[in-house]
Amino acid sequence: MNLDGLRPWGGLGGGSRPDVVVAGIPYDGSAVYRKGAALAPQRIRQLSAAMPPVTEEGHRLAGLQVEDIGDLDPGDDIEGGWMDPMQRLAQVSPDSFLTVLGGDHCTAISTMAAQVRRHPGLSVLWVDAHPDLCDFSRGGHWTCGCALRRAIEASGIEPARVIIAGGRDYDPEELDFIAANRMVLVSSAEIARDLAGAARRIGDRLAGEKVHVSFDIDVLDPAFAPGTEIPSAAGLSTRQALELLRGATERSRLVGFDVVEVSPPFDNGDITTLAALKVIFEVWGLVKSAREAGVSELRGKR
Ligand SMILES: [Mn+2]
Repeated sequence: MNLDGLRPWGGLGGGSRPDVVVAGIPYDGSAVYRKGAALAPQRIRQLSAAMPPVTEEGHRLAGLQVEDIGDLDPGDDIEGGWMDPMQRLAQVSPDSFLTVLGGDHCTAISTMAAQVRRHPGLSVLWVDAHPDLCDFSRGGHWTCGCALRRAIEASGIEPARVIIAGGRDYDPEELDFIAANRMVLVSSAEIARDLAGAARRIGDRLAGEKVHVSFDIDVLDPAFAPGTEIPSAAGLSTRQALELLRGATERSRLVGFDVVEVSPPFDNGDITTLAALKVIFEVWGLVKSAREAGVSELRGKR
């Protein structure tokens, strides 16, 4: 892809008081099926230069200051290494919207723990074909099937403050955990049947809350995102995912987003990386609109 003359992040980089802080966690040591997600931060950054600084509905992102602090290293295994990236992310000003590029989904252990420190009382929208709630999966306690279970423990968040959207592949143990902890699970099937209703159901839970979105690219159907560790059939279209995110979070305050499990070696013409970038830029558009609305609300009160 010829990116001559183009700057990363649609040219939004720079500025001393960033609205958005980007970091990568190039780790895929918890991937049990196919590794490759460690290469995602680099590929996502490269192709970010191809993104226009305008949302799909024509909202200009110019003026949104994006600072990329580079990659954070959890070492060879996330069990021993999640604290280091977490501590760096926790230092990011709570005024900045955090955007983290995984890595496999266990990178969200660092991300979620940092977000709970930056934003006490946080809620999480876990958008994923899999709940990742196993205590033990595929030979370990720190494999990607355990990502959310470990992230809940590491962050100390109440399980009921996590909503899972887009689920369609489960281990029985995960359904037991969801029921025991009164978690909300909105399946891909429910979203496909009634997208607006599903978004409303999630939005009712998230209304008035600070929300971090952890977005596993495998929530998308493999037709839209083939480059991932373990493709799961019967998923969302990118279109459905964007509409769901918009509807589910419109009454809450977005404070962070991480996109995980993009695997460039298994991608096809970079469509998975570009899908991840589309979602990132649309989420930034939501953040910018909310900030502008907040500013005019403040002006109105004066
Ligand atoms: Mn996952």
